Amino acid sequence: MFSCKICSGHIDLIHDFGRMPIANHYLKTAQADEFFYHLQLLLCQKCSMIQLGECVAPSQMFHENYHFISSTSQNMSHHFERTAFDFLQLVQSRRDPFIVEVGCNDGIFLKHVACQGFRHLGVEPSKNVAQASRAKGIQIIEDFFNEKSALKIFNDKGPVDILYGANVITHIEDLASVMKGASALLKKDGWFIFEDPYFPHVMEKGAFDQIYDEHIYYFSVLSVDCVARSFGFKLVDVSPQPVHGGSMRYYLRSSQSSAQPKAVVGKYLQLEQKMGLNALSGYLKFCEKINQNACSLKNMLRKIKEEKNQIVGYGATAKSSTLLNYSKIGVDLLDYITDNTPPKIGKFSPGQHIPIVSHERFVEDHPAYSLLLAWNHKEEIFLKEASYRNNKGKFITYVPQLEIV
Ligand code: DWN
Ligand code: SAH
Ligand code: ZN
Repeated sequence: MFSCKICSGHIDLIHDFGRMPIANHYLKTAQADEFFYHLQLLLCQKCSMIQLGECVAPSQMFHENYHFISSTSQNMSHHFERTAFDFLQLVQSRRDPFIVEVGCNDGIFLKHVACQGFRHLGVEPSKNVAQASRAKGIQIIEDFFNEKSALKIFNDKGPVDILYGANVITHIEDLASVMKGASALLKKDGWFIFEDPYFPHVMEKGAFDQIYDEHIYYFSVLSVDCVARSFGFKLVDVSPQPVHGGSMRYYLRSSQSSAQPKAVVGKYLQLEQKMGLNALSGYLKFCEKINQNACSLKNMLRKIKEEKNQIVGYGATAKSSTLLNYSKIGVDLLDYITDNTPPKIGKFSPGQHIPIVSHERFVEDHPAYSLLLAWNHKEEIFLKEASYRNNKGKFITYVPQLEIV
């Protein structure tokens, strides 16, 4: 039995996905053994935090061979360039501001801070991507962000103006330690800013593939507001971001700061309360969608295959691990998955062991159908694949709805 990881409150099951492999664990051979855990999505009705039950140890997910590399998307590179510009404006009038990023990966954001000579630090436990950041002239500590590493940064380098984390705060089970670390590290008038997929959007889109081992928490404004209050912060602003299918950026400041929450925070809190996100009944529709979406996609793939068409996957995403393993879509339906990440190529997908191949192979093959597993990068991929689509190549998308385009 689990209790809430944040407030120890009673917890209810939203959906059980069964046994799952580690989403970013690509195998060297199709026969290799792998680790499975039990993927269950739970809700705490007391603090509204949606969370996983069993969690994989961080060292099994984030290590010297982490397979997700941020700069594989040009759209995301632009997103983080704009973000750096906005954050530097927030602190430009301060004397020698210091910006720390949690989970900086290959430096997709921090390179824009470093190249302008600002004091900065990336905290990144996965050695391969930490190394890629260093190669771009970024200051890095190879460590997990928590209260202990935050205190060390504070003692070695002093207080921080902006602490930022994109697609990482949801990845850290010990959120209390993150909040205490942030509190110890930040200046009194500092900012703790983070962004993650916004769970109400995940539900709206029926994007259940966003649920996997790395995503331990599924934030809403309600749940982040509650966490902020519990750890001496206040949520003063929120800003929707058009990435990863709909993210939310949260701006936290010390509860002692004079900053007042913007009206938009109250607007979202009201909206989410109306949606019933603090009660299990608010999730029933989403649960129905999970099985409907999984079934209708599999039926469509079966039909296309029965008509003797080749189907491949496009984008070996972490998300696709949940989709393919939950729906049991394997090599009988997808010949391979094409991806532009060098370390993924030549390996096999977790659980279903589908081969991962290069983009060159995809271009050579010109398969009749491609299942868009990287649906969050649809615009970028459709631009890149204009010639494939103009030459009878078809994409199957399943989020936000199932269609052939
Ligand atoms: O939160 C997380 C996000 C930021 O990244 C992590 N937990 C893990 C990871 O999740 P993901 O793998 O679902 O992220 P993406 O950004 O949807 O992955 C896209 C994949 O598609 C990458 O492997 C790169 C690949 N890709 C491609 O082959 N051609 C992407 C683009 C844009 C392309 O043109
Ligand atoms: N911020 C990037 C990367 C997101 S993937 C982007 O948005 O594209 C998550 C990253 O966080 C990985 O690089 C992983 O190694 C790192 N990470 C995981 N747990 C962490 C922790 N406790 N502290 C710091 N980084 C962490
Ligand atoms: Zn709780």
